[in-house]
Amino acid sequence: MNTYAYIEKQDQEVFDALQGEESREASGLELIPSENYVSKAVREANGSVLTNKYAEGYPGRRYYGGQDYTDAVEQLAIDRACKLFNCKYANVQPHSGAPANVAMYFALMEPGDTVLGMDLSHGGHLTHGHPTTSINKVFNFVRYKMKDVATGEIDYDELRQVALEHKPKIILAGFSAYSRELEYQKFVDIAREVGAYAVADMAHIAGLIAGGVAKNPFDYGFDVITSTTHKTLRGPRGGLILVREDKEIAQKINKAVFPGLQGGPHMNTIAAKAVAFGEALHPSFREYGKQILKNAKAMEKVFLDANVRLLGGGTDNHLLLADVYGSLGVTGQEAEDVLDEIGITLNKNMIADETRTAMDPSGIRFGTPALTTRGMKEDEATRIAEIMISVLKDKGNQQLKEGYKAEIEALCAAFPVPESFV
Ligand code: DSN
Repeated sequence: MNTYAYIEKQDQEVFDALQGEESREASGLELIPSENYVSKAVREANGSVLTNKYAEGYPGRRYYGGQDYTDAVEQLAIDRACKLFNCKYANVQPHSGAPANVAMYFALMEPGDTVLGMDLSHGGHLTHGHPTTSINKVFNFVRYKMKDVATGEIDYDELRQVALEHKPKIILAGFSAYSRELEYQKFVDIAREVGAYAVADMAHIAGLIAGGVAKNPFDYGFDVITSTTHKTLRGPRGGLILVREDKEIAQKINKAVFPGLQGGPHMNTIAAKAVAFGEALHPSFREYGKQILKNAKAMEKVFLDANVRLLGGGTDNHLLLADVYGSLGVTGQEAEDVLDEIGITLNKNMIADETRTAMDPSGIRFGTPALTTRGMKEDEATRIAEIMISVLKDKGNQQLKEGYKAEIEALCAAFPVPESFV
């Protein structure tokens, strides 16, 4: 628990909000698959004096003086990122995943060029060219989908046909609501055939790749990987762009991030990234990755045993997407609300071929990174999934919900959010 002594003295309103969030995170169960708990060391770096410093440029080539320590932390973050993901170049300055993707697009394309990415409704991400985004006005986005929603298999024939027809400059592999491994070799083969860059957005699974429990797109010849650092990777809220080996691409990426898109890098966050990458290089992180998957499999079993349809038929990673409306007659919004009542936080989510709306879709998305950080294992994951199903089947039963709320609170008390992982 943080004390926030200075905030308490000078700003009661912010103090109250911080205390409230501390207690929410401690006493509730976080199942949003893109969220996690960082170590105290990461938070110390994030809250450090480096927030005071302007450092436009890159280590050894800055526009302002006084860069001895900013250079040191940024170089540490770069070196550790390259070691973690087995590549030659890293840009650790993107403020988050969306700017990382925007910078990557501008580095590798000219306005009007085409990107081939996964359809949002089949698991892709807003920044992969959703019509509501600004980049959609600059670049042309075409899409691929799953061939079979029951297995999650991507339609690689369609992907190749669309690539041959539209000649994209970038073929993008990556997702924010998809639970299966991608066949990276097929992406690379098609990219080479049409002369496109193969780019992966590994934001969701970065920690699984770092932990050696998911495939690394670079092992298949991907040119560039973008990511966030705060999901399974368990670092501060931030972005990352990696380049496998091409120096010219790395130079273009650096220029596109600064001065192309951003000004002064957030050096406090970069220091926190360096700390988090150091933690991910520790052998314990591999155990963490393995347990995330085991816990997700445990939850998968409960949902499948209860005949709840899982998109993709199940999971190979940290997340599950359940069609609660089709299977239990409960909408995604209702499910989110009723689970929130008992202390379980997750998010409503559209499912492939959605018939409802984005604000009240058919699905829920949930995952195991945060509960695994708390030290929970298969027994706890199984019990949580059982509670979820039971509440969703009987959502008006107040007494049942009160009992489960107490059980979730007791579970969280038994597995406090850890302060350190190494
Ligand atoms: N909002 C993130 C997620 O939850 O997947 C992606 O940007």
